[in-house]
Amino acid sequence: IPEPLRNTWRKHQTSGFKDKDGFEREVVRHVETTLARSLYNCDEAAAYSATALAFRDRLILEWNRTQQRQTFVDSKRVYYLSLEFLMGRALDNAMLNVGQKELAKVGLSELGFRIEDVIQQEHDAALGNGGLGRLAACFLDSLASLNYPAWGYGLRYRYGIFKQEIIDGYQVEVPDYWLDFNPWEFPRHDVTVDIQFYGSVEKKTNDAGRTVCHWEGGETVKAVAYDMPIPGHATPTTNNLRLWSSKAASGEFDFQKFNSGDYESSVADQQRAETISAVLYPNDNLDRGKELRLKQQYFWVAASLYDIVRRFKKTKRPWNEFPEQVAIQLNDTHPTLAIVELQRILVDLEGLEWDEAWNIVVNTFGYTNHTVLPEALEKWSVPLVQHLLPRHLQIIYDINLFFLQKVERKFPGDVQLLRDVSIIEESQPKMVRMAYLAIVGSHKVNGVAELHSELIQATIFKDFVRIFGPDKFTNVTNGITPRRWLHQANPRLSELIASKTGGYGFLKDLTQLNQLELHVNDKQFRKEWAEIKYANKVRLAKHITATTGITVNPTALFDVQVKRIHEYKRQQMNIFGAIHRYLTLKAMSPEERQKQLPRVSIFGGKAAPGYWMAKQIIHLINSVGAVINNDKDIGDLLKVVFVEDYNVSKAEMIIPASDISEHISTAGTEASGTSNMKFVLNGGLIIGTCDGANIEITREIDEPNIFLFGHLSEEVEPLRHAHRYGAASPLDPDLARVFEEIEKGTFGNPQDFAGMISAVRDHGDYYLVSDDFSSYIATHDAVDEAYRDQEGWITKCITSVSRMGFFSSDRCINEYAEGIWNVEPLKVGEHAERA
Ligand code: IMP
Ligand code: B1N
Repeated sequence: IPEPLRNTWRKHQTSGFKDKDGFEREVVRHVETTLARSLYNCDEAAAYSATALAFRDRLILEWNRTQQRQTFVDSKRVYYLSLEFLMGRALDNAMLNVGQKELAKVGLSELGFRIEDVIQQEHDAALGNGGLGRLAACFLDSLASLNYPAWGYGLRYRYGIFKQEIIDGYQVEVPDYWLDFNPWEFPRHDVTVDIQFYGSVEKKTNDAGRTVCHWEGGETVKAVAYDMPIPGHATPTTNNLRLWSSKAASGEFDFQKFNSGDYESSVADQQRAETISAVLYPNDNLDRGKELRLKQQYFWVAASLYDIVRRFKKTKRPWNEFPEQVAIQLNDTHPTLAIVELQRILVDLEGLEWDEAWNIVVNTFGYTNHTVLPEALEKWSVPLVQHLLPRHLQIIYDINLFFLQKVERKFPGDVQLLRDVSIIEESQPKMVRMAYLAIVGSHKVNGVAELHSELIQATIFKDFVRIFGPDKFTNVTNGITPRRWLHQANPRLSELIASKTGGYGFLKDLTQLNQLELHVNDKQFRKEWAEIKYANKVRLAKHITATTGITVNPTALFDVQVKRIHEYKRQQMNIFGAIHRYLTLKAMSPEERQKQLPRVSIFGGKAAPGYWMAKQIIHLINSVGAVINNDKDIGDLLKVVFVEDYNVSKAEMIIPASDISEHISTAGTEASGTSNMKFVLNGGLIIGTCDGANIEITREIDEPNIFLFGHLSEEVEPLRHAHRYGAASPLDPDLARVFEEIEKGTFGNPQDFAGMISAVRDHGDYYLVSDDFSSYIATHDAVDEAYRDQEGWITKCITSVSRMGFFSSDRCINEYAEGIWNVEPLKVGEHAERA
């Protein structure tokens, strides 16, 4: 718009509602116009829609200003590429981050609604499986709250993670269609990218006499951008999450085919294109090597890079400044093709020399590894890559060639080393090792907790540490956003903390929690602390009764394990432990039993639909619950509950209600864990192994405040070796007793659980359930002992919370910004005027 006309624009610029009246007016306007309803048929769902739209309008204005500011200042931007963003609900978060929840609460009540009910109407945005996807969501919150110019890039799945139903004790998967009404997304039908697949590569000579490769033919699919505003907390910065949706490139359908009577095949083309972004793969920590998954990865990566490169080119800077303007972080190996795609763009399309291009690529990318589990390390078969992305395979071979030449120069004659580090695994068929490609194509590689970062450098990536030197490898311990995981999930605790730490400053500087320790002996404070925990437990107890029919006593010790069901996370050990507790109680005299501490064992989590053992674990938990919960001898002393469909919103309710939570993975297998941090931050204690972030939590809060047990990670390999060669200790006798009871049929048909038992007893006990069982049981006894001393327990809880400042994702993002991205926050306000 020419300068003389801009005043008209400025005159009419809006900034959304400012007060309660303005908010109410917006809600009524949306009900009456956008939703075409009225006060006569406005239900809670409509009230939610209108409230969400009112806040969305506000956010999008700030979103626009933020983007203008960031464009004007033209500083370096961060791009976070993740196949998963487990966002959960947006409304509560938006209201709190812009600081207008109170106003909305009063406004809604004047319009006839309770804000809690309105918030509950929202469907979770569940575009992720577990920790990896939720970490990405916490990072977006911190990036915006700290005013970093940053975009997330992902896929707009039509179906997120499935909804879990428990029917007769079994998991049943129901599709999660979440897009019916989604006020938080803005379709950008003008922002599209054509993405190519298949075809072939032609060599041509250009005018300068240089040979260039042309990727030709094949099929084209259109990527359409959908934007979600990401509001920072107590700042106008509103960043963007851009999700790509796939569409047939030719529009609705191919009219040529349609007119020639080939109607079915033109519809099939359209459906094939839309399939790419149709569904999230429901596996956590597992790679299945499916062609459609590779298509998803390339589709998303190519669209994102096109967008990033387009934005850079608008600045008219020379290519060598690309890494000074752009930092791209790879959330695990899922977006590794971005490395190859950027090299292709620079060499094939922009005409740069290989070395110059490669230098730019390496300086642009950082790679985060999230797992050492071999079954989760991505590999793609060479024939598949050749077929789908012929030019990319050539580039991968060239990257590998130059890399291996470098290795050969540094370690002449070490043929075994060349084989070991080659990006191409010489198997049948050959495979592309994506983690190796990610390491070679990035300037920094990080793990997500100290132990994990040490392990990757000592095991799966040790040769690369020798080749590149130790400086390329680093640690950034994960963190969580205290906005969602304390202030939103546990508003009363947040308020109590604010009253003792001089306001809500701790939400942006979590280390301020340390002031709580001064009040640990304050009687009134401790009383309120205990009351809040109790109220949270009552709320969860009500949910349990309403959804399962099981009544639980809120004064009992709530023992919680909620996370994806996986053998390495050892929910099987937890349920075996519950059976052991049951058998112990049964063997007691009634008098003795009366002296025991009541406990509720709460489980929740999804099993990947194809993970047979995980489904067996869910079935056993429910079968054990069905017996114990109805045993008159036991009463309130032990309940076993499985909470259906664990997701972000359920987590927000469950985590604040826990007394003790279980983080009991076999040492060395859980890269970090992040729910462990959430539980402690909400005044719960943890029982855990020396694994992942548990170790750093222990260092921060101190050993007396955590219940650690089990073998250490360095003991795991020798123990597994002993199992393999028949040299292991005999099966733990208490565990043998548990197996006997299952096999007697106490919990239903023993055949249903034979796999779980034989994995431990007959097939090498890979996850060391038997080896850790006695210390697990003994440590649970110590938990009971500690809980009996309520005063001591509360002291532990308050002390722990006060020492959790380190685990904010703000700290984590600042470490990435300084150590990996080399970006600085934008000073908000300073440039706003000029933009
Ligand atoms: P993109 O970087 O082109 O995708 O633009 C993203 C957003 O940044 C736009 O919607 C605008 O809000 C803002 N923007 C883009 N270019 C400019 C500009 O030249 N001046 C100010 N704002 C801009
Ligand atoms: O990433 C989290 C960690 O806190 C957890 O310990 C870790 O298990 C988790 C393939 C994964 N690692 N790998 C995955 C997810 C989906 C998939 O298709 C692998 N998830 C983790 C955050 O660092």
